[in-house]
Amino acid sequence: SQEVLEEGAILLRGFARASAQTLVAAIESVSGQAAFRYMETPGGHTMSAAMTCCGELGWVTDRRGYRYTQNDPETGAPWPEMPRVFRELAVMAAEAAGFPGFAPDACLINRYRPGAKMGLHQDRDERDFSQPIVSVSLGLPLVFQFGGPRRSDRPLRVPLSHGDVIVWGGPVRRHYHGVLTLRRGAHPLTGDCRYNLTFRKAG
Ligand code: MD3
Ligand code: FE
Repeated sequence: SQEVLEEGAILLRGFARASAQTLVAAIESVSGQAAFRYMETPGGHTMSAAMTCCGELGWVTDRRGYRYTQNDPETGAPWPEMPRVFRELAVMAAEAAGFPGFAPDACLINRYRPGAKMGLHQDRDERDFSQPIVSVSLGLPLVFQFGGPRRSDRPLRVPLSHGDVIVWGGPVRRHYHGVLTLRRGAHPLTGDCRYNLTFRKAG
């Protein structure tokens, strides 16, 4: 099913369900090469979601700031290749939402355990804002907050569950967003966690 949250924000409920098992196996393969880690923000806070990346570029944060890198700063090695099942899913979702020809070069993998959250923020470290972002939720459900162009805009609360995909394109690409604290639970595929895959054209 396809639900428009706002012009340019298209929720594809369950779009990733059929490939979820393969996606989780691919997450395990990526994190075997580039381990999940808790990154530090420029302000000195530690993020409560663990992260890793795959693709040509990976998003990192440390005391020096937010940026994209070609190499994993923990190992110095290039980020793992983007698994084919990742890329195919992201391209199909973008196309289904009206963005043909999506060419992601970066995938950030967020792992939330109970208690983890992500405060309202904008994604603005990418070069090309004409390309959409595709986000994929796997495992435990949580509540996503979809705000407006200003931090003070009251966010819409959208429950996201296993297999849900959202495509963000056009002006909403710059909107504030975040997720509320993950509640404890047990998912047959992911156990006590939620994964979020975020596909971007960063370079
Ligand atoms: C709306 N991740 O990694 S994905 C992030 O669930 C991030 O892990 C959240 O925000 C998560 O930056 C939310 C949904 C998402 C991603 C990018 C967006 C929503 C967005 C960019 C613009 C507007
Ligand atoms: Fe974000």
